[in-house]
Amino acid sequence: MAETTAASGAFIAQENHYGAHNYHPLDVICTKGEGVWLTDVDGKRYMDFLAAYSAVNQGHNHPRIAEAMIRQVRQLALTSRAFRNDQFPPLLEKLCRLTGFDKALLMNSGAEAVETAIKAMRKWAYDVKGIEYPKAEIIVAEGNFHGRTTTIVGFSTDPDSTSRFGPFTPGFKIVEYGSLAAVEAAITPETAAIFVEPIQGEGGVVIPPDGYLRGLRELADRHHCLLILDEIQSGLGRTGKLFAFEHEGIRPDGVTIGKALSGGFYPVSAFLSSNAVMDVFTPGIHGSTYGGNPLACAVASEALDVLVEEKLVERAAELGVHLEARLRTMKTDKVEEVRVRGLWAGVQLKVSAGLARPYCYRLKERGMLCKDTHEQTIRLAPPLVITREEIDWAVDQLDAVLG
Ligand code: IF1
Repeated sequence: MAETTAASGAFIAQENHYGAHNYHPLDVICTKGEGVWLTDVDGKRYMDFLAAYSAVNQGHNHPRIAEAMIRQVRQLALTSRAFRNDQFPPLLEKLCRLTGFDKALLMNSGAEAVETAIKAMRKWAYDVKGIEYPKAEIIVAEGNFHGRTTTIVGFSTDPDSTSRFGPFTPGFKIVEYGSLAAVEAAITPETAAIFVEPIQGEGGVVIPPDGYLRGLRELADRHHCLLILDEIQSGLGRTGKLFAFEHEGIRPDGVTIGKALSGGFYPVSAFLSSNAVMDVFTPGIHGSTYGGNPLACAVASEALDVLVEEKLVERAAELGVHLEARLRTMKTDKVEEVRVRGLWAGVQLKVSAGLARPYCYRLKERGMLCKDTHEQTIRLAPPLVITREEIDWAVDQLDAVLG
């Protein structure tokens, strides 16, 4: 299916020979990025409609973030948390003021932020709610994606994630996503928390029914358990709000963020929460060599400033309306459903249209990169710096390959 050139073919052969085969990427070898654009080793330019799974909301290689990173790397990169550094405290304050949470705990990958949240939920259950140790349960959703660690894949329902990696960590109850009745039926006196994505990304940009998050908030309050949301992909502007939970006017007790927190430059993630939850952490019980390092903090600080000063959240809201309108008026008859929130869309194909992947290959030939998910969904998530005209061009390409 993929036509490869001599230059790209050599890299692909090398990767296949020496690398673990844990991915099946599109055969494009990127060598440069700028804004919404990626350039491959043959000099061909592509519009990026994946944005590294929303890590580059600020656009590839944003010059301000690059400068901040270079400045800091010349100054100080890592102390570990055994000593303090002058970049960490200001980032904590910036994060808390911007998001409205009381406290932040910095980690690196998204999965680590999720692991941190899981520890916080459980310890809160024992220390604050008074659940008998070790009986705390966390309610999670079918179709979830929270990362790749062994504990996290243990409560995934995707056979690819779970296959033969057991035995898994107990203490999770999996319920249907979008159903408040299912959550209510799963709650017991041992429930520590409800933990879900406000919109499921890997699930195919699955938007739950209106009132779902509000209902979860009410259930959590009524049963004295926590509501913790994974906004690693949905947060920091993607849906046209800073957080996807704002669409329902609620506040969770805690949230995980990552990806765009660094604008794609460096793995930086965080668990943000109320004091009541974060105060379960005491010295020595959790940490990370790189978590909160000065380089990460300088990068994240600038990435947040870019998000705010370039009004990328507002931009995602405005342009999302345009993207949705354009997607809904495509001439193709191959589309079953279009789901859009801000600059995040799942274009679900009809069964008769076949798999989404061949369409992604055709889009690549036309200079547009995107990624299929769940076999029949084309997921669209461009950098938030995209222009209206670029969106128009992209939808034209989509309409052409689906025509
Ligand atoms: C891969 C998916 C996206 C996430 C949420 C935690 C994490 C992720 C809501 C973990 C990560 C990834 C990882 C990436 C593919 C990607 C993905 F298709 F698998 F689901 F974005 F849609 N919570 N999402 O979406 O963060 O540890 O990776 O930093 O290749 O696994 P991480």
